[in-house]
Parts: sequence; C-alpha cells; structure tokens
Amino acid sequence: MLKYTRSDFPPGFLFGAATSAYQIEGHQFGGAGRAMWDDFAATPGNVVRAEDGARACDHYHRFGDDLDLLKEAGFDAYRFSTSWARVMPDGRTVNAQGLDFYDRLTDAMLERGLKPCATLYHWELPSALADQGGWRNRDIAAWFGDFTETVMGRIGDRMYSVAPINEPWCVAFLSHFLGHHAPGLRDIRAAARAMHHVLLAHGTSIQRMRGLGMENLGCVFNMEWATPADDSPEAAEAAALYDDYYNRFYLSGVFHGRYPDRLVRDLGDHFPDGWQDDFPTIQAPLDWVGLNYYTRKLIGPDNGPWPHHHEVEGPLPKTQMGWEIYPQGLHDFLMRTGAEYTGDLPIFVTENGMANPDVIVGGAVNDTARIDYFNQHLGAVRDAIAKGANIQGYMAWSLLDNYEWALGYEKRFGMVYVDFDTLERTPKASWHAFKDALAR
Ligand code: IFM
Repeated sequence: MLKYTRSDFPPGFLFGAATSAYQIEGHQFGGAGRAMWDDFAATPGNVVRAEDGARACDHYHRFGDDLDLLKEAGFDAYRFSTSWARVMPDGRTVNAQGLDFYDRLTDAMLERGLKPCATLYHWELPSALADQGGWRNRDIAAWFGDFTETVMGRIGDRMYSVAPINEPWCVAFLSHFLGHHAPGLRDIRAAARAMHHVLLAHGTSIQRMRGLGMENLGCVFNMEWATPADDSPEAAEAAALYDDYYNRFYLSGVFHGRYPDRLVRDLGDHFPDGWQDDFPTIQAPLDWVGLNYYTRKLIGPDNGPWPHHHEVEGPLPKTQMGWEIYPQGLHDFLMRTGAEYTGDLPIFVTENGMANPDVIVGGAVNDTARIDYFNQHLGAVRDAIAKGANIQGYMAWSLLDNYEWALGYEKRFGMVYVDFDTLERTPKASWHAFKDALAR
C-alpha cells in the first residue's frame, strides 16, 4: 500500500506516469528512420547485449491496452514522447504514418480521460542529422523548430502540456562528454557546444509553439543532488562544481539568462561564437518547470585533470541501478528551484522511480521496494508543498518495464512488468498500490 492517497495532496494535483518513444514503441514499426541509438547500440561495447529499441514493448501496436492500464489505475495524465526519427525519418521529410500514430495515440488518451503531456524529444535523433553533426551543429535549433511545428501542427490542439526536450544534461554532457549515451562522444568541445545548442533548440521550440498559439509549455530537467564526500572545503567546492555541471547550467540558462561562472571558466573557449546573444531565445517564457529526480551523488575533490571531482560510493540503500535512495534531495530541489530560479511558477515532478530486479511469482510481482521508494519520495513532495512550494503534479517513471538505454532491458523501472519474450504485461504491486491510493 502507498502511505499517501490522492486526498493527501492539494485539489487538482496531477498524478501521471511517464514513458518515452524509443524505450517502448518498437522503432522497427511504422516507417521510422534510423536513429542514433540504433547506431550506438550496433557498436559493440556500448549497450548491454547490444540491445536496441527495435521491438521494445511494441507499444506501437499495443498502446490501447497500455493506456487502459493507466486509466484503470486512476492516473490523470500520461507523459509520453514523440520520436523525431519516426515523424521525420531523415530528420526533415515527414513520414505520414508517424504523424498518424501520434494522432491516434492522442485521441486514445483523450477517449480515456487522460491528459496528454508530450515531450517532443527524448533522444532518438535521426541518424541523418547525426551525420551532420547532430547537437554539435547550431542548425539543430532550426531543424528542431521545424520538427516541433510539424508535430504540434498535427496534435498540438489536443495537448495538455508540452516540453521540448527531456533531460538536456543527458542529451549534452552524458552523451558528448562522458560518452555513456549516443552518440558516445568524449570530447569537451562537442559537449560544450551540445550544452548550448540543446538550450537554444529548447527556446526555439517554445517560440515556434507560441507561434502556433499553444499554452502550458515547460521544460524537463534532470536533477542529481551533489553531497560533499567529506567536511573539507575542497569537497564542498567539488560538489558545487558537480552541481553547476549537472543542475544549475540548465536552470540558470533558461531562468537567469547566463551560465554559472565556473562553467564559463572551463568551457567558455568551446561555446559556439556569439553564444551570449542567444539568451533571449533560450529564455523564452515558460508556464511550468518539470524536474526528474532519482538519486544523489557523493562528490570528492580530485587533483587530477579537469573536471576536478570524482564520485565516492555512498552508504545508503541502493536501487538496481546502484543509485542511492535519497528522497531528501527531491525535497531540496523542489524548494531550491522555486527559491532561486522559478519563483511561483508551477513545478511538476516529471519523473521519479526506481529499477528493481522484479520477478513474477505465482502470477504476481511483489515490488515492495518500489512502493517504499514511492512512499519516501511522495512524502518529500508533500513536505515541500507544506513549506509553500508550488508543486502541481507527480509522474512516476515508468508505466512499463522498458529499454533502459545503455543498460538494455535488464533494469526494470515499470509499475507494469513486461515479459520481453511474449510482451505480456503484468501489473506489479506498485501499480495496484497507486490504483488504491488514487481512488481515495
Ligand atoms: O529511463 C530513463 C529515462 O529515459 C530518462 N530519465 C531517467 C530514466 C531512468 O534512468
């Protein structure tokens, strides 16, 4: 059972579940074009067992049943994403089947009384655009603007909310500096350019949607709390640097119109020419901010080369990802975001959840660890609301077990178990717990 029910949250508080296109749809269906994740996965050593999103959960054909699961559990909203490579296989030319799919998906949500909360880009860049430099190329802002208009020209009239890009830190730093996600680069200049271009594309997309007359537009940033590994001033400085790279760069760009000083110091030479002039676009006004939160990192100083910090293993209980369970971080981000960046703008928790080595026993999946995780994090949301934070919704990650990127299908984040051989869905105890809590 969940400890909290719907009535423990303010009236109108939105409960939803989130997924993303490449992770569940089945990229081989419906005329989608090659995406950079197909290429990344096909390169040995990048993804566990070289798995890709070709079939995934086959949500492309089973979306009706999946939406039924959301509705039956009593969720109000569905946070989904639209695949660029499905809608525009070469990044520029429209695939009618792709647009038709999102049209059907939208109507199916509305028929079930679910609010469609779209994210335009959750990482499946068409390979044809990656060939042209992808996020390193400034033109991506205009390409993404065109994609935005194409998708929202078709389904924008029925969206409850839209965010352009899921987790800019992952798009830029994880993928171009750490090399853990597609395109797998480890290149400081590529990273700096991607960091700036992802925000420029975000702002361009917002402007294009305003041009279509759309409202309720926001952003979705992932946040990871940085705790100094010890009491030294060096550890405090290392954690602050990590915080700048991971969290503050994106919030500061969008809401303050500047980048943190430490990052300008480290990356300034690599930002594209004229980057200072892009803030009017990057700062296109928003209606809400979405935070994705999972864990914290313990950060210690490092005398080695830049970026002068390293991660230390923490003592707290961990999820299947090896991530510490630290709900205080969610509370602190919710408070800090309003206080330092967004004022009274509505905040949504747009992702929160855990991977767990779930198994079916006697036809059921007893994921009590996940229920406990949700309890702790919903408690953190409640505490922040009680202290005055303007939090208007919470979306669990994820509805279904799915493709966890470089970790393939091994890590299970779903409230619904997916057998990846038969594709059969089995609601877990956490799904039943939400069903019970949302009815009361
Ligand atoms: O599965 C991912 C998702 O695509 C983006 N946010 C974090 C999730 C868990 O790692």
